[in-house]
Amino acid sequence: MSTNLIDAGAIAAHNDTLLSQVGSDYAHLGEQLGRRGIDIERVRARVAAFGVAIPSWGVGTGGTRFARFPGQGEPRHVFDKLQDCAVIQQLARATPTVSLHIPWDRCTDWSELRQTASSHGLAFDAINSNTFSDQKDQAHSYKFGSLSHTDAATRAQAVAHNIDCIEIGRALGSKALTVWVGDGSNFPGQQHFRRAFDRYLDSAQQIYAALPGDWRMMLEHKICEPAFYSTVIQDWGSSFLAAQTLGPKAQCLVDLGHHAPNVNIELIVARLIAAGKLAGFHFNDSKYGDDDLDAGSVSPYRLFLVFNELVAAAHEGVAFDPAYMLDQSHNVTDPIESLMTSAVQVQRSFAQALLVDRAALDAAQDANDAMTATHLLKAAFQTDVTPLLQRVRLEAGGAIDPVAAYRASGYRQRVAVQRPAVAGGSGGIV
Ligand code: PSV
Ligand code: MN
Repeated sequence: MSTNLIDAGAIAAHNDTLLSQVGSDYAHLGEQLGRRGIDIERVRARVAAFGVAIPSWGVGTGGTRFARFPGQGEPRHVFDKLQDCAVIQQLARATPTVSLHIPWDRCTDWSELRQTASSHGLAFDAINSNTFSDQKDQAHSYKFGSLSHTDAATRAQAVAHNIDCIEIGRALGSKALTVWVGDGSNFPGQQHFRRAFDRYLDSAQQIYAALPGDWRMMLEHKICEPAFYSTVIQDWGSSFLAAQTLGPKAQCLVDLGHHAPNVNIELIVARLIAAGKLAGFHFNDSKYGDDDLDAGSVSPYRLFLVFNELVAAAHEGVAFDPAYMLDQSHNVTDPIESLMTSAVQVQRSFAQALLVDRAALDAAQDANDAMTATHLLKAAFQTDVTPLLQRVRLEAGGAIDPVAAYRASGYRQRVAVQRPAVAGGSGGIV
C-alpha cells in the first residue's frame, strides 16, 4: 500500500498557486494581532500541536434509519478506512490519530494494522466498543440492553466484549476505551431506573477492573436514541455519578449532539473540568437532536465557547487532558471532504479561543461588566484566523486548501475503480 496517497508534487503545485496570497494574509493577521498584544507565532505553535481523531466509521457514508445513499469508492474494510484517514491527514494535517469501533473494524492481524497506520504517519486513539447492535452468531441479544440488561448472561457478554476491546486497543497502542451503550427504554414503566443503573455500574466495574494502569475509561452519555423514553446514561449527571463510582480512571465524554436542544454544553464542560472528570469530546453539530452534522456547520459560536472553557482552564493551570474526536454522519457529502473541513473547523475554534484577552476578561467579570466581557469573546471569535491555519498546514506539508487539492487529486475516482459500488436502500448507522 502506498504511503504517498496524494502525490506530494500535486500538493506542492496546488500550494504554489496560493503561496504569495497566504504570505501577505498571514503578515496582515500578524500585524492585527500584534496591535492586540498577541504574538501570532506563539498561537501558530499551539495550533500546530493540536490534533483531533478521525472515527474509522466516519469515512464511510452515513445514513439515517430511513435510508443510506452510499457514495463512490466506499471503504471495504479497516485498511481502506485507514487509507482514507491517511488522505485526510496528508491534506489537512490536523488528524494524526484514528479511533476504531469494534466489531465494525474487524481485522485478523492487529500488528499489521498498527504497522500500516504508522507507515501512514497515523496512530490509534480511543477504542470504541459496540454493545448497541447484535453481531452475527452472538449468543445473547442487546435488544433490551447490554451492560444494564436484566439478564446476567447478556451483561456478562457485554462486559467480555469491552474487555476484548481493551485487548485490541493494547495491541494498537490505544490508551482509552470509550463506552457508549444504547441501553434504555421506550415506555414509561418498562424499566426500573435505579436497578438498571445499578446493573450498569456493576458491569462497568468489571470492565474498569480490566483497564491497564495508564488507560482511561470514557463514559459517553446520550439523552435518547435508540431508546426514546429513557436512557441509562442519559446526561452528564448520570455519567458523572458512574465515573465517580468507578474511580479516577473513569471520566465523562461529551458528544456535542447528545443533549437536549439549547442545553448549555460549555457550562457542562466547565463543571466536568472543575471535577477533574472531563474525558474529552465527540465533535459534531446539531439543530434538533443527535443530528451528527459536521462540526461547527450550524453553530460555530457554540464550538468556540466550548474551546473558550478549555483554553481558559489551561491558562489557569488546571491539569487535564481531553481527547478530541470527530463523530459525525456524512449523508450528503464525500466523507473525506467533510472530515477535513470539520477538523479545520475544530482547529479554528481552538485558535480563536487562544485569542481571548484573558486578563481583560477576568477584569470585566470581576467588575460585572457584561458588555465588555461578551465583546472580548466576540472579538476573538470574529477574528478570521484562516491565514494562520493555512500556514500551519503549509509548514506541516499539507494543502493550503485541502478540499480543492483533494478534488484536484482525483483520489475518490481512483479508489472507486478498486472498491466495488455498494448497494443503498436500507437504513444506515445513526
Ligand atoms: C452514539 O450516537 C455515538 O455518538 C457513539 O459515540 C457511538 O460509538 C457512535 O455514535 C456510533 O455511531
Ligand atoms: Mn459519539
